[in-house]
Amino acid sequence: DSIDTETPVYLKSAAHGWIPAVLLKQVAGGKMARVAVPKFKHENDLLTCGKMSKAQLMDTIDIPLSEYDNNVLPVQNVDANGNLEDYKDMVELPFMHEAAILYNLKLRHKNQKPYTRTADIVIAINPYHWLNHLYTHEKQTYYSNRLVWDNNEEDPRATLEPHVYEISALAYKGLIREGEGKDQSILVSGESGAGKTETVKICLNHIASTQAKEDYYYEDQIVKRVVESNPLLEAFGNAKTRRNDNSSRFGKYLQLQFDKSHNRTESYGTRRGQVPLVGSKCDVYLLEKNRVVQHDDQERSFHIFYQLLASPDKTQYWSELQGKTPESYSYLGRCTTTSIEGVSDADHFRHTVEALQLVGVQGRDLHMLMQAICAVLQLGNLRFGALHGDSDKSTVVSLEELRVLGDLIGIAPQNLSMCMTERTFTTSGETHKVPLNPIMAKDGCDALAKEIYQKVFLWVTKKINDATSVDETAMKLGYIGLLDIFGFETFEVNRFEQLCINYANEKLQQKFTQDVFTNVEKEYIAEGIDLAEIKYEDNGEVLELIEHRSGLIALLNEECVRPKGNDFEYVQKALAINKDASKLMIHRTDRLSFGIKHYAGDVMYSAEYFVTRNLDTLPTDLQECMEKSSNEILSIFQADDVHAQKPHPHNAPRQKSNIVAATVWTKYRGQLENLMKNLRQTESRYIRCIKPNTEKKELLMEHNLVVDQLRCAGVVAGITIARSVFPNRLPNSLVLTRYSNMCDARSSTAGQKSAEKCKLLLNWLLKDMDAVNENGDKVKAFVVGKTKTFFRAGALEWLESHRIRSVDLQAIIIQKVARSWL
Ligand code: AOV
Ligand code: MG
Repeated sequence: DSIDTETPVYLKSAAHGWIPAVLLKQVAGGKMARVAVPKFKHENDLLTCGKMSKAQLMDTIDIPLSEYDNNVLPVQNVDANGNLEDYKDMVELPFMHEAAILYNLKLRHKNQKPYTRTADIVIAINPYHWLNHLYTHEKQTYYSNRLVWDNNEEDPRATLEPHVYEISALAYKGLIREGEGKDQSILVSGESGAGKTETVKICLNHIASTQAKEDYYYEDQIVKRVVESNPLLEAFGNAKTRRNDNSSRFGKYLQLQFDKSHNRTESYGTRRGQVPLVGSKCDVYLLEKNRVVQHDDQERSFHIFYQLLASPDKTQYWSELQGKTPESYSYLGRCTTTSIEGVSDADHFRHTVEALQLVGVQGRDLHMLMQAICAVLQLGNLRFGALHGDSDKSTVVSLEELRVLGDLIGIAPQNLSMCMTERTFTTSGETHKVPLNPIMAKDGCDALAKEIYQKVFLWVTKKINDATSVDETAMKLGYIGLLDIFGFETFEVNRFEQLCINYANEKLQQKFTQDVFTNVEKEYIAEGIDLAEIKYEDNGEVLELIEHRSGLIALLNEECVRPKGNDFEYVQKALAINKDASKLMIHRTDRLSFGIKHYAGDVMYSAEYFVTRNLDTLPTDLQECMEKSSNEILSIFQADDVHAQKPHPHNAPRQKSNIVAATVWTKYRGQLENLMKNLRQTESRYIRCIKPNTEKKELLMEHNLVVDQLRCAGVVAGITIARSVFPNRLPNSLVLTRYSNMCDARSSTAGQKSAEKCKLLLNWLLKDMDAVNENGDKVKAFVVGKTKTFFRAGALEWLESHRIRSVDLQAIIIQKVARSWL
């Protein structure tokens, strides 16, 4: 009932120009080709949907083979033998649109080539299957040798298969470049499960391998600590979600530190110019702490809980763990999913403990850490009921659980119970105690559990940083930063967290667009081409809407300060004040919603809980109670900054400016600004990870899913900027080999430079293709640069279709396709 659109083509239509269609089969004894035309006209919808139902089909048309060439263009490219051809670098695609990008990626994905380049960006399709041959020590060395150490080639990438190793190698090379070495960053993005975290690890291992004193770099304790800190952070910050069994629930910027004052000499057994990796420091963003108290069915809480409970010697940390399983704890056991296929939590726990030891967490510290984790679990088992039948007041009804918790954290049960069931208020110098009802008491208890877990996570991060980072003032440091941050998100219901995440993505997208533009600029200058024409649109308006003086952040902060601030008022004000912002959308019926036209698509946000989530304050009673804990992780309410030495002054009076300074958004925005400032000082490289399907299967590619991600990653937009004036480019040498035999005027070019030859050849071939620009001036269809030729829209397409025609390829293709349909 549906047809496969495996062979998409363009069909020439008198009314609409080239329209998308699908080549079906040969008919009439091979004299005709049957092409299916869809009802809708948007090429990308058809060409990327993968399947088309009969209902979507408008008609089928039979075209005589003799007229085929003039009327049908392939979407994919074919080589001289009629085989589908893939492009390592998509800038060279002769037909430039989403469908061409998609089919190119698809073809490579099918052939187990997960990496594809578009100019300087590497696109990585998650293979969902470990391709061992891609990550061998030989491969690592080969990419380093070609890209870092061999200075003879202009750009070795022309003859290298795309790989993320080229990104890591070039970053390293950029760092050590003599005289002008600059800090570097590798920005990895993509949606959940796309492979960001794995990609960062692959790059990190590659960079670590440049430290090779032959094979035993891993013996080097510093390098080992840096590499091992990754899985350690994963134990505390990752969890199984529906989309990814090992999903990072936080953003991470890992900065590798290199000692630039110390160029290891060759006699040291290493290369000249090599700079040693001496440490790393890690910034973390927005841990999804809500997961501690709540997670969806088929998902889990953070790995560490299950690891600890699966350990055979767990009772050494807390005797009460005897016989306990995830089911014993309401935070973990409520759902059916407690284990992950193919993963042994007990093995992982051993690994986690080893890694903790490596960063100096052992003995008393290790006990303290594990007990803080137990405290979180135990908090979930506290139950509250009405006090003496009064439902406005509450009491802890699970007294045994309370006693055990008190024991664990060293606070008397009565004190614990008091601070959980009452709240202290101070008005005009007098303090009052107000009882909490059971629901409020439980909420407070959950908030405490989340807060403690966040402390645990930041404590571990700080320990890692203390153990791995070196003092910036002690030596001249160079950095390579690796960014693994949540990609753009849009769900059925989008909340405060999604807004934070998407805001970060807008920031990064702005940088991406600017970088693409700058690179194009550089390329044009290097090729000796005039720049005047490049125009591009960036996402400044969206950022403005979010961050300007009366933008969405400022207004939410204001609402949080107002005594009776609430979500509804916030939305009304935000909509009224920003009503003229073109990127803001108003929900027709739901007055608690508003929408933003993000670069990656429109998103509706539900502002329910915005005020609470943004304030995110732990009641003072609970805070003060925890300060008395015998467990230091609980008692020291340290600053969120994981590099800070001093504890945060938490007792500051609640003034307006203090509240604003302490909101989630203010802190997060500060972190992001820091990150951006930091990134601006580096030379950035981009890896865009793509998830090919939602089933975590190898070799399967779902078209729409991939196209959506290409749009979100700005890949298409990026290429569009890069190609806005000259959509296509080819190396001059390739122009000559491909198109020389379409022209008779060859003999006179002998002995000339290839740029000159190209000019002559194309002047002749494209003589009728010159266009007229906005100002009515006649412009040439191509410009020949020093090493590359740049083509205006349509010029390369024209050349390609005539080249294909001239070697009579179409007949071969049709036969091939027809055969596969039999
Ligand atoms: P993510 O970091 O992008 O998601 P991961 O890096 O955790 O995604 O990758 C998800 C899973 O895909 C991994 O656990 C592997 O099974 C597989 N995978 C990823 N990259 C490769 C590769 N190069 N080769 C083989 N398998 C791979 V999230 O953290 O959820 O946004 O929040
Ligand atoms: Mg991840």
